[in-house]
Amino acid sequence: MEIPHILIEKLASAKHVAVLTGAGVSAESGIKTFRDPDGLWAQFNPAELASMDGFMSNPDLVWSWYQHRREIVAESKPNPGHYAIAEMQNLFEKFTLITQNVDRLHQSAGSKQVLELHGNIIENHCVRCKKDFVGETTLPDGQLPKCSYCGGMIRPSVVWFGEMLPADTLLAAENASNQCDFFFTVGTSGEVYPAANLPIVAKRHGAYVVEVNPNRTSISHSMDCCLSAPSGVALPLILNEFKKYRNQKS
Ligand code: BV8
Ligand code: ZN
Repeated sequence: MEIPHILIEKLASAKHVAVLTGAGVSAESGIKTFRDPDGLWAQFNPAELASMDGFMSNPDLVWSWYQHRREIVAESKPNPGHYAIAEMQNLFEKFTLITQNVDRLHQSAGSKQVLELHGNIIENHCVRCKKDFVGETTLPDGQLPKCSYCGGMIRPSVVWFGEMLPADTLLAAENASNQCDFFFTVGTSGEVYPAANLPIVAKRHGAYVVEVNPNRTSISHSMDCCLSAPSGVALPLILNEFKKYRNQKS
């Protein structure tokens, strides 16, 4: 696939690069996306599973859905797309990685200061006293663990529909989108707010916005460049072209 020269020139002159990722960046690691035809939601209704109401009305179903996803994440490895993003973080004056993903594959690939808008699937906390529980919840599948302090139900530390995103994380993501001069949106359908606003905010503030996604999305029409390719292919290519361009210039 061909990387447009203008994209590399814009990247080479960028002072602050921001990247927003969604489930698509982990697809090549074997983790299903949410809204692709064979995705996680295919057999479930998100409101049923990824919401407090859903959890309170069917805690065992929601808990075992997250346990099932945790097992898949535990066996997954970062793919070349994650590694390319991790390598980018030291190539620019300022670099911000914002993710909607809860699988922590960016961190496993070496990315630092990852802004996790939707929490993470590794940690849990008590619904009642908010005590954190990490790793103490490997109970036989289907059994909902209870808090050893107050007896409350333990839930995954992800952000569910209808829940506020962590305020300081969202603020940092919005600031980066306002201030960056180059914005990648990678592997997201752009369906979930307020994350879906970020590429639009970047565009509105004059950033050069690139979408990496094999499919068109609801925000493709407003991008400066759409690379219709898997992120595990496109991102390493962009990185190589960028390094070649920079070596020629130096
Ligand atoms: C909130 C839980 C305040 C964790 C998830 C306007 C403003 C504010 C809020 C709203 C609003 N309108 C509606 C809302 C409410 C709601 C919302 O956005 N609803 C949508 C459905 C309309 N937002 C919220 O509730 C948020 N909270 O705003 O609080 C508030 C409170 C009350 C009332 C109003 C406001 C909370 C949102 C977080 C929800 N939690 N999950 C978990 O279980 O994981 S959302 C879920 O979707 C995941 O977190 C996921 O990260 C997220 C986004 O999905 P994507 O990552 O984009 O994945 P998807 O499958 O959709 O797309 C994958 C893409 O990858 C595809 O395009 C595909 O083509 C591409 N792809 C495939 N393979 C590859 C690839 N790309 C590259 N390479 C490949 N190889
Ligand atoms: Zn408790």
